[in-house]
Amino acid sequence: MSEKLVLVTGACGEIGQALVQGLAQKGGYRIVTSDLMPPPDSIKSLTAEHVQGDLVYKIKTFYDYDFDIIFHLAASLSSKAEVATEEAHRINVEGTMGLLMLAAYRSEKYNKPVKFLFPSSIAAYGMASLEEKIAAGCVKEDEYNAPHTMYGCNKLYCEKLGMYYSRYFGQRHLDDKPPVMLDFRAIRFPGLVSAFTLPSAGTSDYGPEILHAAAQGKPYSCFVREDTKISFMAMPDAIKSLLMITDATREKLSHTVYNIAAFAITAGEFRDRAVKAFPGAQITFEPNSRRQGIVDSWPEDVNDSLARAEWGWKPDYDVDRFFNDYFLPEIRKRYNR
Ligand code: AKB
Repeated sequence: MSEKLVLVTGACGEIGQALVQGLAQKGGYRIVTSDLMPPPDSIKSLTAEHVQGDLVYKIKTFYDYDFDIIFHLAASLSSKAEVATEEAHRINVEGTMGLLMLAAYRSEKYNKPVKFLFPSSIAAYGMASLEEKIAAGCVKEDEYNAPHTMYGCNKLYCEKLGMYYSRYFGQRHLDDKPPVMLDFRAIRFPGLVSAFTLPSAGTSDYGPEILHAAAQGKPYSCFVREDTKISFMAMPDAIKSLLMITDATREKLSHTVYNIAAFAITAGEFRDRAVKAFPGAQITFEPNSRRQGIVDSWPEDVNDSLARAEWGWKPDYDVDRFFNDYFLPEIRKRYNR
């Protein structure tokens, strides 16, 4: 069987590196990557070609490629996007729009739907107050879609753009012979934690930062309150979800956007587990009001029953398995602790 041609944008980021490794391990793909940065050693030998530079200006070069699947991961994350809003809009919205147009064009011209995988985020939600967040508990995809951040607005809007280009673009969907449209699928990711990489510029970063600092014996001052609770997930589960939704047959999917969940814990619980694993770890709490406000607007947890019912989603790592079977063994090897 011939290999599928895949594009991974933002390939040098946390999800990007793990996804390229996951695709290479699965096999059957020729992987083209793109990023502002050159490919790190972790993925260098796995990529057939790397296009380096600003994605918004590079999209035109991709019109020559016959991509079967596009994983569009390049983005400016929530904390950075809040201080550089126009730049975030350019990267997050213009970048996505350009790639969607490319996928829509190729799908119609070559009569073959290009699969377009989009990592959305719990940032697409917006809870009006802490009281509302606590009362809401576990939220469904179509609830509280009122993001407070530039990044969240960008993600929610790009979900809608994806739906538009895959269903209504050109308003020919009711024609006798409607054109072949692109096949858009989005997952709303919680905060992700990898044992191999550290995030930067996001707001859920305090979770992984607490753990990596404790494992290295470095003091860490957490930028949110101890009682701050949102949903988190092990990186291998995030990659598993992307590969699963990519492989799901179109008929199984009644929606374009799906929540996925694994475990929802507080910053205090991250600290407690870090201290238990690495006695003497120095974790303090000095909330930053802006970043605290962002996380307070995100739900405590998300309801992923749609993903479970329609494409068989189930995480491998609950909170105990995350620490005991994934994070701690890997991090002890990495930092020799
Ligand atoms: C961020 O904090 O910006 C991301 C996210 C939750 O989408 N990790």
